[in-house]
Amino acid sequence: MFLVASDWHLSPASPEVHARLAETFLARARAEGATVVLNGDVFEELFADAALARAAHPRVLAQIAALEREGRLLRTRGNHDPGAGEARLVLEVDGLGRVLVMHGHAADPLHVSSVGRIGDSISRRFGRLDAVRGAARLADRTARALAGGSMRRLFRRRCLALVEREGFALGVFGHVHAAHVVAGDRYVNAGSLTGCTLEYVSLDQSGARLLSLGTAELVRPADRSRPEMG
Ligand SMILES: [Mn+2]
Repeated sequence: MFLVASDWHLSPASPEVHARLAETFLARARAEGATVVLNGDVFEELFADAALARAAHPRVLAQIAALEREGRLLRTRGNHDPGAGEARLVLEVDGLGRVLVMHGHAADPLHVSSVGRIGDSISRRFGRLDAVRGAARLADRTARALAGGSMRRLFRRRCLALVEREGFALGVFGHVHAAHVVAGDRYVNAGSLTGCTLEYVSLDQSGARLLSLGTAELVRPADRSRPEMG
């Protein structure tokens, strides 16, 4: 079984609950023997310092390292973590077929437009200046809010065209933070980590399923560090 997740955007500014959801998701995947695909924008390296973003989340890093050691971690890169991994992966899923997994920002009509590049280019040039980074973040959010649903529909169409052109059974994408699993639709989106929910997609012989992890399923920090009391 493959579990695909993306768009956690973990940074020093992330709420504590996001780190705990990410850690719990990875620990559970390990316990279940699943292979995890982290499909981009896992750590926020565009609007935050990359090293600091990772250093702020040692428990998440430990789970990622453990999955890597066990040979059950695959990664792609997103537009916010361009060094994270491959541009795209092809999974052979028993009973389902060839599945394309990519973050998808190359298909983003905003990302490739001039308005979408405002945030990226400002941040890349002046990324270490907090004030400019704040402006870049605002530009990014504003562009997305303006585009809204029409941007997501165009993103889906472009991704779907790629999936069909190259003959994949399915394509699993991220980037737009809008989970999408619909029977018969070869475009799948694994959603994001937002609010109190971590969304992800499982892939096995029965197809793609949209799943989520919520705060009710978290192990309390006290339970995690305390030895068994019998
Ligand atoms: Mn993205």
